[in-house]
Amino acid sequence: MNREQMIEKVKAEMPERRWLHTQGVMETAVLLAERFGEDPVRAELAAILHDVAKYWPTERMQQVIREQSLPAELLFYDKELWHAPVGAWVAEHEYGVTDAEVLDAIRYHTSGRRGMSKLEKIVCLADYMEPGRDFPGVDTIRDLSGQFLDKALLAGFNSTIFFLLEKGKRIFPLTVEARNGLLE
Ligand code: DGI
Ligand code: FE
Ligand code: FE
Repeated sequence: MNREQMIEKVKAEMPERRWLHTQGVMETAVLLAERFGEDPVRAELAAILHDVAKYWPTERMQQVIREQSLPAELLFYDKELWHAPVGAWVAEHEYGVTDAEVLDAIRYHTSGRRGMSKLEKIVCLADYMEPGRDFPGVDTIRDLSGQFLDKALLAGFNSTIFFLLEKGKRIFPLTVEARNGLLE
């Protein structure tokens, strides 16, 4: 599947506003890749597909998690986390993506994890700071991203963890590990 075909198929999976967000992540991921010495083509590919499963019904995501042996632990945490590993599965099996690092960038774009690759960090950070994002602290993340990939991403995880604490929600262990890893 070429880039244009992929874009058409992804657009059909989501409402207009999510496609606008995806375009913001694509542009931002390309900029960050150029800034921090990563391949912009792979960064854009991961960005195109990162939220491909975002609008799947809960049951369909659960089914893929169970049947494809994705980490069952996910099912005990917020279902907002599920579209990332499910999206990586979709990217591989419905879009023919074979680049394992691109698939990991999709898989870990929500939770993060310890020892993220540069590509994973870029996609995760682009998702936090694309131009359409507006949450407390996003400007600090954008400022830091001018020079510091890890510091900007750390600020992103901090904001998510604050948000989850305020809502009284569980925190997925990979997010805690991702944050600890960035502090080491
Ligand atoms: O898919 P997007 O909305 O573009 O952004 P995302 O993939 O980063 O999803 C963020 C949502 O996931 C946000 O509402 C917080 C929620 N979430 C729930 N539990 C966790 C979590 N995010 C992280 N990083 N860790 C969690 O444990
Ligand atoms: Fe997402
Ligand atoms: Fe996103």
